Amino acid sequence: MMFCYQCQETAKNTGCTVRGVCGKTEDTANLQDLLLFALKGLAVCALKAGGKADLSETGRFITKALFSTITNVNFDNDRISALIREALERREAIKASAELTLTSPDAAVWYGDTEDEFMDKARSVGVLATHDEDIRSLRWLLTYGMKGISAYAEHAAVLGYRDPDIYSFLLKGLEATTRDLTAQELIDLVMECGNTAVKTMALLDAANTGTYGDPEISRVNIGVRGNPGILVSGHDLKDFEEILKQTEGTGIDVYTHSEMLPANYYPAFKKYGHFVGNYGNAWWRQNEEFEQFGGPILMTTNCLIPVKDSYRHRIFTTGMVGYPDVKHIPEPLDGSPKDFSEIIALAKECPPPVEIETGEIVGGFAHAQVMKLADKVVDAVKSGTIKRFVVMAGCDGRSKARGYFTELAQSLPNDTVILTAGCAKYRYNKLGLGDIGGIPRVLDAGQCNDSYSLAVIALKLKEVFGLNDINELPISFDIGWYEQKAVAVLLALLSLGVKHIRLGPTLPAFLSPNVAKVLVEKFDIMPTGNVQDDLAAIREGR
Ligand code: FSO
Ligand code: SF4
Repeated sequence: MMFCYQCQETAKNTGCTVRGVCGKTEDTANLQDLLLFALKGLAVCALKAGGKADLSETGRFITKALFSTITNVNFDNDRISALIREALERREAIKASAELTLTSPDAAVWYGDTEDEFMDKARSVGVLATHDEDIRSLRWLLTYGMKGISAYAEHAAVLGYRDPDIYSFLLKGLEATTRDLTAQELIDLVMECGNTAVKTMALLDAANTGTYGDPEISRVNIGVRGNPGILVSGHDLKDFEEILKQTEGTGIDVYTHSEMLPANYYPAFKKYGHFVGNYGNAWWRQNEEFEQFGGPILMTTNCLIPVKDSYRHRIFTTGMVGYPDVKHIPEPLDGSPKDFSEIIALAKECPPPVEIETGEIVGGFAHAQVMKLADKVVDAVKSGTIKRFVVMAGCDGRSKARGYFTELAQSLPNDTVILTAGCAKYRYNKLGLGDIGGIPRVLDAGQCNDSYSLAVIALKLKEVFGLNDINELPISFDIGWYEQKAVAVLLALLSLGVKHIRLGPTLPAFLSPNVAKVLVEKFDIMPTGNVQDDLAAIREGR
Protein backbone atom coordinates (compact mmCIF):
# COMPACT_ATOMS: atom_id res chain seq x y z
CA MET A 1 0.00 0.00 0.00
CA MET A 2 1.20 3.51 -0.81
CA PHE A 3 -0.55 6.82 -0.47
CA CYS A 4 0.55 9.91 -2.33
CA TYR A 5 -1.59 12.91 -3.21
CA GLN A 6 1.04 15.55 -3.73
CA CYS A 7 0.45 16.43 -7.38
CA GLN A 8 -2.44 17.52 -9.56
CA GLU A 9 -2.58 14.23 -11.45
CA THR A 10 -3.17 12.11 -8.36
CA ALA A 11 -5.53 9.19 -9.03
CA LYS A 12 -9.23 10.19 -9.06
CA ASN A 13 -8.11 13.49 -7.51
CA THR A 14 -7.95 11.60 -4.22
CA GLY A 15 -4.64 9.77 -3.95
CA CYS A 16 -2.42 7.22 -5.71
CA THR A 17 -2.60 3.97 -3.77
CA VAL A 18 -1.31 1.24 -6.07
CA ARG A 19 1.14 2.96 -8.38
CA GLY A 20 1.56 6.64 -9.13
CA VAL A 21 -0.04 8.11 -12.22
CA CYS A 22 3.48 9.57 -12.60
CA GLY A 23 4.88 6.02 -12.70
CA LYS A 24 6.21 6.01 -9.12
CA THR A 25 6.11 2.51 -7.62
CA GLU A 26 4.79 1.62 -4.19
CA ASP A 27 8.32 1.02 -2.84
CA THR A 28 9.60 4.35 -4.13
CA ALA A 29 6.62 6.21 -2.67
CA ASN A 30 7.10 4.57 0.72
CA LEU A 31 10.85 5.21 0.72
CA GLN A 32 10.18 8.86 -0.05
CA ASP A 33 7.84 8.99 2.97
CA LEU A 34 10.57 7.40 5.07
CA LEU A 35 13.12 9.91 3.83
CA LEU A 36 10.81 12.71 4.90
CA PHE A 37 10.42 11.04 8.29
CA ALA A 38 14.20 10.78 8.68
CA LEU A 39 14.54 14.47 7.73
CA LYS A 40 12.07 15.36 10.46
CA GLY A 41 14.27 13.52 12.96
CA LEU A 42 17.29 15.39 11.65
CA ALA A 43 15.44 18.70 12.02
CA VAL A 44 14.35 17.89 15.59
CA CYS A 45 17.95 17.13 16.60
CA ALA A 46 19.47 20.08 14.74
CA LEU A 47 17.05 22.46 16.47
CA LYS A 48 17.70 20.89 19.89
CA ALA A 49 21.46 21.14 19.30
CA GLY A 50 21.08 24.86 18.55
CA GLY A 51 24.37 26.43 17.45
CA LYS A 52 26.17 23.11 17.78
CA ALA A 53 24.68 21.88 14.49
CA ASP A 54 25.99 23.41 11.28
CA LEU A 55 22.86 25.08 9.89
CA SER A 56 24.28 25.60 6.43
CA GLU A 57 25.42 21.96 6.08
CA THR A 58 22.21 20.49 7.48
CA GLY A 59 20.01 22.93 5.57
CA ARG A 60 21.68 22.20 2.25
CA PHE A 61 21.31 18.47 2.78
CA ILE A 62 17.63 18.88 3.68
CA THR A 63 16.92 20.96 0.57
CA LYS A 64 18.54 18.37 -1.68
CA ALA A 65 16.71 15.50 -0.01
CA LEU A 66 13.32 17.25 -0.13
CA PHE A 67 13.96 18.19 -3.76
CA SER A 68 14.44 14.50 -4.56
CA THR A 69 10.90 13.73 -3.34
CA ILE A 70 9.18 16.23 -5.66
CA THR A 71 7.03 14.71 -8.41
CA ASN A 72 9.02 13.41 -11.40
CA VAL A 73 12.45 13.90 -9.86
CA ASN A 74 13.77 10.63 -8.49
CA PHE A 75 12.45 7.12 -9.12
CA ASP A 76 15.60 5.32 -7.97
CA ASN A 77 15.17 3.39 -4.70
CA ASP A 78 18.93 3.01 -4.18
CA ARG A 79 19.48 6.76 -4.31
CA ILE A 80 16.53 7.42 -1.97
CA SER A 81 17.79 4.75 0.47
CA ALA A 82 21.24 6.37 0.42
CA LEU A 83 19.65 9.71 1.33
CA ILE A 84 17.75 8.05 4.22
CA ARG A 85 21.02 6.59 5.53
CA GLU A 86 22.74 9.94 5.22
CA ALA A 87 19.89 11.67 7.10
CA LEU A 88 20.19 9.12 9.93
CA GLU A 89 23.97 9.45 10.05
CA ARG A 90 23.80 13.23 10.12
CA ARG A 91 21.20 13.06 12.87
CA GLU A 92 23.33 10.69 14.97
CA ALA A 93 26.42 12.86 14.47
CA ILE A 94 24.52 15.93 15.70
CA LYS A 95 23.16 13.98 18.67
CA ALA A 96 26.64 12.80 19.59
CA SER A 97 28.36 16.16 19.20
CA ALA A 98 25.67 18.02 21.16
CA GLU A 99 25.33 15.15 23.66
CA LEU A 100 21.58 14.99 23.14
CA THR A 101 19.51 12.27 24.72
CA LEU A 102 16.13 12.10 23.06
CA THR A 103 13.26 9.81 23.76
CA SER A 104 10.78 11.38 21.39
CA PRO A 105 9.42 12.16 18.89
CA ASP A 106 9.75 8.86 17.11
CA ALA A 107 11.44 10.44 14.09
CA ALA A 108 14.33 11.55 16.28
CA VAL A 109 15.02 8.17 17.84
CA TRP A 110 14.26 5.64 15.10
CA TYR A 111 17.23 3.94 13.48
CA GLY A 112 16.90 1.40 10.69
CA ASP A 113 19.75 -0.80 9.55
CA THR A 114 18.44 -3.07 6.85
CA GLU A 115 16.29 -2.60 3.77
CA ASP A 116 13.59 -4.69 5.49
CA GLU A 117 13.57 -2.37 8.48
CA PHE A 118 13.37 0.57 6.09
CA MET A 119 10.38 -0.89 4.29
CA ASP A 120 8.59 -1.86 7.52
CA LYS A 121 8.91 1.62 8.89
CA ALA A 122 8.17 3.26 5.54
CA ARG A 123 4.68 1.78 5.47
CA SER A 124 3.73 3.48 8.72
CA VAL A 125 4.99 7.06 8.39
CA GLY A 126 3.21 8.46 5.33
CA VAL A 127 0.30 10.79 4.79
CA LEU A 128 -2.30 8.52 6.41
CA ALA A 129 -0.38 8.35 9.69
CA THR A 130 -2.19 11.60 10.59
CA HIS A 131 -5.82 10.73 11.28
CA ASP A 132 -7.54 14.12 11.59
CA GLU A 133 -8.19 15.17 7.99
CA ASP A 134 -7.73 18.90 8.56
CA ILE A 135 -4.49 18.52 10.49
CA ARG A 136 -3.30 16.07 7.83
CA SER A 137 -4.22 18.55 5.11
CA LEU A 138 -2.35 21.43 6.78
CA ARG A 139 0.72 19.32 7.62
CA TRP A 140 1.04 18.23 4.00
CA LEU A 141 0.25 21.65 2.56
CA LEU A 142 3.16 22.91 4.67
CA THR A 143 5.35 19.97 3.66
CA TYR A 144 4.66 20.40 -0.06
CA GLY A 145 5.35 24.14 0.20
CA MET A 146 8.68 23.28 1.84
CA LYS A 147 9.49 20.85 -0.96
CA GLY A 148 9.00 23.64 -3.49
CA ILE A 149 11.10 26.04 -1.43
CA SER A 150 13.82 23.39 -1.26
CA ALA A 151 13.99 23.09 -5.04
CA TYR A 152 14.35 26.85 -5.43
CA ALA A 153 16.86 27.12 -2.58
CA GLU A 154 18.95 24.33 -4.07
CA HIS A 155 18.98 25.98 -7.51
CA ALA A 156 20.24 29.16 -5.83
CA ALA A 157 22.79 27.25 -3.71
CA VAL A 158 24.28 25.62 -6.80
CA LEU A 159 25.13 29.14 -7.97
CA GLY A 160 26.61 30.06 -4.59
CA TYR A 161 23.59 31.91 -3.17
CA ARG A 162 22.37 30.73 0.26
CA ASP A 163 20.26 32.23 3.00
CA PRO A 164 20.39 30.76 6.53
CA ASP A 165 16.87 32.06 7.24
CA ILE A 166 15.50 29.70 4.57
CA TYR A 167 17.28 26.73 6.11
CA SER A 168 16.06 27.76 9.58
CA PHE A 169 12.49 27.82 8.34
CA LEU A 170 12.81 24.34 6.83
CA LEU A 171 14.07 22.96 10.16
CA LYS A 172 11.26 24.69 12.00
CA GLY A 173 8.60 23.54 9.56
CA LEU A 174 9.77 19.92 9.53
CA GLU A 175 9.98 19.80 13.31
CA ALA A 176 6.52 21.34 13.60
CA THR A 177 4.98 18.47 11.64
CA THR A 178 6.10 16.05 14.40
CA ARG A 179 4.07 17.83 17.09
CA ASP A 180 0.38 18.05 17.86
CA LEU A 181 -0.20 21.61 16.76
CA THR A 182 -3.62 23.19 16.46
CA ALA A 183 -5.08 23.97 13.06
CA GLN A 184 -4.48 27.69 13.64
CA GLU A 185 -0.83 27.11 14.53
CA LEU A 186 -0.39 25.12 11.34
CA ILE A 187 -2.16 27.80 9.27
CA ASP A 188 0.29 30.35 10.68
CA LEU A 189 3.17 28.12 9.63
CA VAL A 190 1.69 27.73 6.15
CA MET A 191 1.60 31.54 5.86
CA GLU A 192 5.20 31.73 7.06
CA CYS A 193 6.01 29.16 4.42
CA GLY A 194 4.57 31.60 1.84
CA ASN A 195 6.80 34.40 3.14
CA THR A 196 9.80 32.10 2.96
CA ALA A 197 8.83 31.09 -0.57
CA VAL A 198 8.93 34.79 -1.61
CA LYS A 199 12.35 35.16 0.01
CA THR A 200 13.63 32.01 -1.69
CA MET A 201 12.34 33.01 -5.11
CA ALA A 202 13.96 36.42 -4.72
CA LEU A 203 17.23 34.69 -3.83
CA LEU A 204 17.00 32.48 -6.90
CA ASP A 205 16.22 35.48 -9.09
CA ALA A 206 19.34 37.20 -7.72
CA ALA A 207 21.37 34.02 -8.29
CA ASN A 208 20.22 33.56 -11.90
CA THR A 209 20.48 37.19 -13.00
CA GLY A 210 23.64 37.82 -10.93
CA THR A 211 25.34 34.87 -12.62
CA TYR A 212 23.96 34.96 -16.15
CA GLY A 213 22.62 38.52 -16.63
CA ASP A 214 19.06 39.77 -17.04
CA PRO A 215 17.01 37.79 -19.56
CA GLU A 216 16.42 39.75 -22.77
CA ILE A 217 13.63 39.71 -25.34
CA SER A 218 14.73 36.91 -27.65
CA ARG A 219 13.54 35.08 -30.73
CA VAL A 220 14.07 31.38 -30.20
CA ASN A 221 14.52 28.94 -33.07
CA ILE A 222 12.34 25.84 -32.67
CA GLY A 223 13.73 24.03 -35.71
CA VAL A 224 16.94 22.00 -35.98
CA ARG A 225 20.29 22.04 -37.78
CA GLY A 226 22.09 19.18 -39.46
CA ASN A 227 24.65 18.39 -36.70
CA PRO A 228 24.34 15.83 -33.94
CA GLY A 229 22.90 17.41 -30.82
CA ILE A 230 22.42 17.16 -27.07
CA LEU A 231 19.04 17.95 -25.55
CA VAL A 232 19.02 19.47 -22.06
CA SER A 233 15.82 19.39 -20.00
CA GLY A 234 14.85 20.40 -16.46
CA HIS A 235 15.69 23.71 -14.79
CA ASP A 236 19.36 23.74 -13.79
CA LEU A 237 21.14 26.62 -15.54
CA LYS A 238 24.57 25.67 -14.16
CA ASP A 239 24.38 22.26 -15.80
CA PHE A 240 23.27 23.93 -18.99
CA GLU A 241 26.23 26.31 -18.92
CA GLU A 242 28.62 23.43 -18.32
CA ILE A 243 27.22 21.47 -21.28
CA LEU A 244 27.64 24.54 -23.49
CA LYS A 245 31.24 24.99 -22.37
CA GLN A 246 32.19 21.35 -22.76
CA THR A 247 30.64 21.03 -26.23
CA GLU A 248 32.20 24.21 -27.64
CA GLY A 249 34.21 23.43 -30.77
CA THR A 250 33.17 19.75 -30.84
CA GLY A 251 30.72 20.05 -33.73
CA ILE A 252 27.86 19.11 -31.41
CA ASP A 253 24.80 21.38 -31.19
CA VAL A 254 22.92 22.04 -27.97
CA TYR A 255 19.13 22.37 -27.64
CA THR A 256 16.89 23.17 -24.69
CA HIS A 257 13.80 21.14 -23.88
CA SER A 258 10.65 22.03 -21.88
CA GLU A 259 11.53 24.20 -18.85
CA MET A 260 15.09 24.78 -20.09
CA LEU A 261 13.65 26.96 -22.90
CA PRO A 262 14.26 30.22 -20.96
CA ALA A 263 18.03 29.55 -21.11
CA ASN A 264 17.63 31.01 -24.62
CA TYR A 265 16.88 34.41 -23.06
CA TYR A 266 20.15 34.82 -21.10
CA PRO A 267 22.98 36.86 -22.62
CA ALA A 268 25.56 34.50 -21.08
CA PHE A 269 24.21 31.56 -23.11
CA LYS A 270 23.18 33.34 -26.30
CA LYS A 271 26.81 34.00 -27.14
CA TYR A 272 27.46 30.32 -27.92
CA GLY A 273 27.15 29.68 -31.66
CA HIS A 274 26.36 25.98 -31.18
CA PHE A 275 23.33 26.75 -28.96
CA VAL A 276 20.63 26.24 -31.60
CA GLY A 277 17.32 26.80 -29.81
CA ASN A 278 14.50 24.82 -28.25
CA TYR A 279 13.30 21.34 -29.23
CA GLY A 280 9.86 20.11 -28.25
CA ASN A 281 7.25 21.08 -25.73
CA ALA A 282 6.15 20.57 -22.14
CA TRP A 283 7.47 17.64 -20.06
CA TRP A 284 4.60 15.22 -20.59
CA ARG A 285 5.29 14.89 -24.31
CA GLN A 286 8.87 13.75 -23.75
CA ASN A 287 8.42 10.11 -24.80
CA GLU A 288 7.75 10.91 -28.44
CA GLU A 289 10.07 13.94 -28.49
CA PHE A 290 13.02 12.09 -26.95
CA GLU A 291 12.55 9.29 -29.45
CA GLN A 292 12.56 11.77 -32.34
CA PHE A 293 15.51 13.76 -31.06
CA GLY A 294 17.79 10.82 -31.71
CA GLY A 295 20.74 12.05 -29.61
CA PRO A 296 21.58 12.14 -25.90
CA ILE A 297 19.28 13.82 -23.42
CA LEU A 298 20.30 15.23 -20.03
CA MET A 299 17.63 15.58 -17.32
CA THR A 300 18.89 18.16 -14.84
CA THR A 301 15.71 18.28 -12.69
CA ASN A 302 12.01 17.44 -13.00
CA CYS A 303 9.97 16.54 -14.94
CA LEU A 304 11.19 13.05 -15.81
CA ILE A 305 8.60 10.47 -16.82
CA PRO A 306 9.10 6.68 -16.94
CA VAL A 307 11.91 6.04 -19.39
CA LYS A 308 11.18 3.98 -22.49
CA ASP A 309 13.62 1.37 -23.79
CA SER A 310 13.75 3.16 -27.13
CA TYR A 311 15.90 5.97 -25.66
CA ARG A 312 17.03 4.49 -22.32
CA HIS A 313 20.63 4.09 -23.60
CA ARG A 314 20.89 7.80 -24.43
CA ILE A 315 19.19 9.53 -21.51
CA PHE A 316 21.26 10.69 -18.52
CA THR A 317 20.32 12.14 -15.14
CA THR A 318 22.20 14.54 -12.92
CA GLY A 319 21.62 16.51 -9.70
CA MET A 320 18.75 15.10 -7.64
CA VAL A 321 17.18 13.31 -10.61
CA GLY A 322 17.35 9.55 -10.73
CA TYR A 323 15.89 6.58 -12.55
CA PRO A 324 16.80 2.89 -12.25
CA ASP A 325 19.21 1.70 -14.95
CA VAL A 326 19.74 5.19 -16.31
CA LYS A 327 23.28 6.59 -16.21
CA HIS A 328 23.74 9.29 -13.55
CA ILE A 329 26.37 12.03 -13.87
CA PRO A 330 27.45 12.85 -10.31
CA GLU A 331 28.77 16.09 -8.88
CA PRO A 332 32.53 15.66 -8.23
CA LEU A 333 33.31 15.89 -4.50
CA ASP A 334 36.33 18.13 -5.09
CA GLY A 335 34.16 20.95 -6.49
CA SER A 336 35.41 20.54 -10.07
CA PRO A 337 32.84 20.79 -12.91
CA LYS A 338 30.66 17.80 -13.73
CA ASP A 339 32.13 15.61 -16.43
CA PHE A 340 29.74 15.37 -19.39
CA SER A 341 32.30 13.71 -21.72
CA GLU A 342 30.31 10.46 -21.95
CA ILE A 343 27.27 12.38 -23.22
CA ILE A 344 29.40 14.28 -25.72
CA ALA A 345 31.05 11.08 -26.99
CA LEU A 346 27.64 9.48 -27.45
CA ALA A 347 26.30 12.54 -29.28
CA LYS A 348 29.05 12.17 -31.88
CA GLU A 349 27.75 8.70 -32.76
CA CYS A 350 24.10 9.78 -33.05
CA PRO A 351 22.23 11.17 -36.06
CA PRO A 352 21.11 14.82 -36.10
CA PRO A 353 17.69 15.48 -34.55
CA VAL A 354 14.55 14.90 -36.58
CA GLU A 355 12.80 18.22 -37.20
CA ILE A 356 9.39 18.30 -35.50
CA GLU A 357 8.67 22.03 -35.77
CA THR A 358 10.04 25.08 -37.56
CA GLY A 359 9.94 28.78 -36.88
CA GLU A 360 10.54 30.96 -33.88
CA ILE A 361 8.93 31.88 -30.58
CA VAL A 362 9.52 35.02 -28.55
CA GLY A 363 10.31 35.21 -24.85
CA GLY A 364 12.52 36.85 -22.26
CA PHE A 365 10.08 39.15 -20.49
CA ALA A 366 11.47 38.84 -16.99
CA HIS A 367 10.98 41.82 -14.68
CA ALA A 368 14.04 43.86 -15.76
CA GLN A 369 13.07 43.61 -19.41
CA VAL A 370 9.40 44.44 -18.79
CA MET A 371 10.42 47.43 -16.70
CA LYS A 372 12.43 48.72 -19.67
CA LEU A 373 9.13 48.68 -21.55
CA ALA A 374 7.26 50.21 -18.60
CA ASP A 375 6.45 53.52 -20.32
CA LYS A 376 4.99 51.71 -23.31
CA VAL A 377 2.99 49.35 -21.07
CA VAL A 378 1.66 52.17 -18.88
CA ASP A 379 0.65 54.22 -21.94
CA ALA A 380 -1.14 51.21 -23.40
CA VAL A 381 -3.07 50.69 -20.16
CA LYS A 382 -3.91 54.38 -19.84
CA SER A 383 -5.10 54.63 -23.44
CA GLY A 384 -7.13 51.45 -23.04
CA THR A 385 -5.34 49.41 -25.73
CA ILE A 386 -4.39 47.01 -22.95
CA LYS A 387 -7.44 46.41 -20.76
CA ARG A 388 -6.26 43.48 -18.69
CA PHE A 389 -3.32 41.26 -17.83
CA VAL A 390 -4.00 37.61 -17.12
CA VAL A 391 -1.33 35.70 -15.24
CA MET A 392 -1.49 32.23 -16.79
CA ALA A 393 1.64 30.78 -15.22
CA GLY A 394 2.41 27.41 -13.68
CA CYS A 395 2.54 23.93 -15.06
CA ASP A 396 1.30 21.94 -17.99
CA GLY A 397 0.24 18.31 -17.71
CA ARG A 398 -1.28 15.31 -19.44
CA SER A 399 -4.87 15.72 -18.38
CA LYS A 400 -7.34 16.57 -21.13
CA ALA A 401 -8.93 19.11 -18.80
CA ARG A 402 -5.90 21.33 -19.42
CA GLY A 403 -7.33 22.11 -22.85
CA TYR A 404 -9.21 24.72 -20.78
CA PHE A 405 -6.05 26.85 -20.62
CA THR A 406 -5.44 26.73 -24.39
CA GLU A 407 -9.07 27.57 -25.08
CA LEU A 408 -9.14 30.40 -22.56
CA ALA A 409 -5.91 31.90 -24.00
CA GLN A 410 -7.38 31.73 -27.52
CA SER A 411 -10.66 33.28 -26.44
CA LEU A 412 -9.27 36.21 -24.49
CA PRO A 413 -10.03 39.50 -26.21
CA ASN A 414 -7.26 41.22 -28.22
CA ASP A 415 -6.81 43.89 -25.58
CA THR A 416 -5.58 41.29 -23.06
CA VAL A 417 -1.96 40.38 -22.33
CA ILE A 418 -1.01 36.98 -20.91
CA LEU A 419 1.83 36.97 -18.37
CA THR A 420 3.31 33.49 -18.19
CA ALA A 421 6.11 31.46 -16.62
CA GLY A 422 6.64 27.73 -16.20
CA CYS A 423 5.80 24.93 -18.60
CA ALA A 424 2.18 26.18 -18.71
CA LYS A 425 3.45 28.49 -21.46
CA TYR A 426 3.45 25.67 -24.00
CA ARG A 427 -0.34 25.92 -24.01
CA TYR A 428 -0.15 29.39 -25.60
CA ASN A 429 3.35 30.33 -26.78
CA LYS A 430 2.86 28.86 -30.23
CA LEU A 431 -0.68 30.09 -30.86
CA GLY A 432 0.41 33.28 -32.66
CA LEU A 433 -1.70 35.56 -30.48
CA GLY A 434 -0.05 38.68 -31.94
CA ASP A 435 0.86 41.89 -30.20
CA ILE A 436 -0.58 45.15 -28.93
CA GLY A 437 1.36 48.08 -30.36
CA GLY A 438 4.56 46.01 -30.36
CA ILE A 439 3.96 44.41 -26.95
CA PRO A 440 3.46 40.65 -27.50
CA ARG A 441 0.19 39.30 -26.11
CA VAL A 442 2.07 36.43 -24.45
CA LEU A 443 4.88 37.69 -22.24
CA ASP A 444 7.03 34.78 -21.07
CA ALA A 445 9.04 35.62 -17.95
CA GLY A 446 10.85 32.26 -17.89
CA GLN A 447 10.76 29.02 -15.93
CA CYS A 448 8.30 28.31 -13.12
CA ASN A 449 11.43 29.11 -11.06
CA ASP A 450 11.10 32.68 -12.40
CA SER A 451 7.52 33.19 -11.23
CA TYR A 452 8.98 35.76 -8.86
CA SER A 453 9.37 38.00 -11.92
CA LEU A 454 5.61 38.10 -12.35
CA ALA A 455 5.15 39.19 -8.75
CA VAL A 456 7.78 41.92 -9.20
CA ILE A 457 6.05 43.13 -12.37
CA ALA A 458 2.70 43.28 -10.55
CA LEU A 459 4.21 45.13 -7.59
CA LYS A 460 5.95 47.63 -9.89
CA LEU A 461 2.73 48.26 -11.82
CA LYS A 462 0.95 48.85 -8.53
CA GLU A 463 3.59 51.46 -7.70
CA VAL A 464 3.47 53.11 -11.13
CA PHE A 465 -0.31 53.41 -11.01
CA GLY A 466 -0.18 54.70 -7.42
CA LEU A 467 -2.45 51.95 -6.06
CA ASN A 468 -2.59 50.77 -2.45
CA ASP A 469 -3.52 47.20 -3.13
CA ILE A 470 -2.18 44.76 -5.70
CA ASN A 471 -5.75 43.53 -6.20
CA GLU A 472 -6.78 46.92 -7.63
CA LEU A 473 -4.62 46.31 -10.70
CA PRO A 474 -6.27 45.15 -13.93
CA ILE A 475 -4.76 41.67 -13.40
CA SER A 476 -6.49 38.31 -13.16
CA PHE A 477 -4.75 35.09 -12.07
CA ASP A 478 -5.65 31.89 -13.89
CA ILE A 479 -3.03 29.36 -12.85
CA GLY A 480 -2.39 25.75 -13.78
CA TRP A 481 -0.57 23.71 -11.16
CA TYR A 482 1.02 20.28 -11.20
CA GLU A 483 3.78 19.67 -8.67
CA GLN A 484 5.04 21.03 -5.36
CA LYS A 485 7.00 24.03 -6.66
CA ALA A 486 3.63 25.35 -7.79
CA VAL A 487 2.41 24.94 -4.19
CA ALA A 488 5.29 27.14 -3.03
CA VAL A 489 4.48 29.72 -5.72
CA LEU A 490 0.81 29.73 -4.72
CA LEU A 491 1.68 30.29 -1.06
CA ALA A 492 4.10 33.05 -2.14
CA LEU A 493 1.35 34.83 -4.08
CA LEU A 494 -1.00 34.58 -1.10
CA SER A 495 1.66 36.01 1.18
CA LEU A 496 2.04 38.95 -1.22
CA GLY A 497 -1.66 39.64 -0.75
CA VAL A 498 -2.89 38.39 -4.13
CA LYS A 499 -6.56 37.44 -4.03
CA HIS A 500 -9.12 35.90 -6.41
CA ILE A 501 -6.73 33.34 -7.93
CA ARG A 502 -8.32 30.76 -10.21
CA LEU A 503 -6.50 27.46 -9.82
CA GLY A 504 -6.90 24.45 -12.04
CA PRO A 505 -7.57 22.15 -13.62
CA THR A 506 -8.55 20.87 -10.14
CA LEU A 507 -7.98 22.10 -6.61
CA PRO A 508 -5.32 20.06 -4.76
CA ALA A 509 -6.59 16.76 -3.37
CA PHE A 510 -4.62 17.43 -0.20
CA LEU A 511 -6.88 20.35 0.71
CA SER A 512 -9.56 19.02 3.06
CA PRO A 513 -12.98 20.70 2.66
CA ASN A 514 -12.34 22.80 5.78
CA VAL A 515 -8.86 23.90 4.71
CA ALA A 516 -10.16 24.73 1.23
CA LYS A 517 -12.91 26.76 2.90
CA VAL A 518 -10.32 28.81 4.83
CA LEU A 519 -8.45 29.56 1.59
CA VAL A 520 -11.68 30.55 -0.14
CA GLU A 521 -12.80 32.80 2.70
CA LYS A 522 -9.42 34.44 3.27
CA PHE A 523 -8.13 34.70 -0.30
CA ASP A 524 -11.11 34.01 -2.57
CA ILE A 525 -9.24 31.17 -4.28
CA MET A 526 -11.50 29.42 -6.77
CA PRO A 527 -11.25 26.41 -9.04
CA THR A 528 -11.16 27.04 -12.77
CA GLY A 529 -14.62 26.54 -14.24
CA ASN A 530 -15.78 26.44 -17.82
CA VAL A 531 -14.06 28.69 -20.34
CA GLN A 532 -17.04 30.90 -21.18
CA ASP A 533 -17.96 31.67 -17.56
CA ASP A 534 -14.33 32.29 -16.55
CA LEU A 535 -13.78 34.47 -19.59
CA ALA A 536 -16.81 36.60 -18.76
CA ALA A 537 -15.66 36.91 -15.15
CA ILE A 538 -12.10 37.86 -16.17
CA ARG A 539 -13.42 40.52 -18.55
CA GLU A 540 -15.45 41.96 -15.71
CA GLY A 541 -12.38 42.00 -13.50
CA ARG A 542 -13.42 39.12 -11.30
FE1 FSO B 1 6.84 22.26 -15.34
FE2 FSO B 1 7.56 19.91 -14.27
FE3 FSO B 1 8.72 23.94 -13.98
FE4 FSO B 1 7.22 21.83 -12.58
S1 FSO B 1 8.52 20.96 -15.98
S2 FSO B 1 5.81 20.98 -14.00
S3 FSO B 1 6.14 23.46 -11.55
O1 FSO B 1 8.24 20.29 -12.64
O2 FSO B 1 8.85 22.70 -12.65
O3 FSO B 1 7.01 24.09 -14.76
FE1 SF4 C 1 0.39 10.13 -7.71
FE2 SF4 C 1 1.34 12.56 -8.16
FE3 SF4 C 1 2.18 11.18 -6.06
FE4 SF4 C 1 2.92 10.49 -8.54
S1 SF4 C 1 3.45 12.36 -7.43
S2 SF4 C 1 2.25 9.12 -6.91
S3 SF4 C 1 1.01 10.95 -9.68
S4 SF4 C 1 0.10 11.96 -6.42
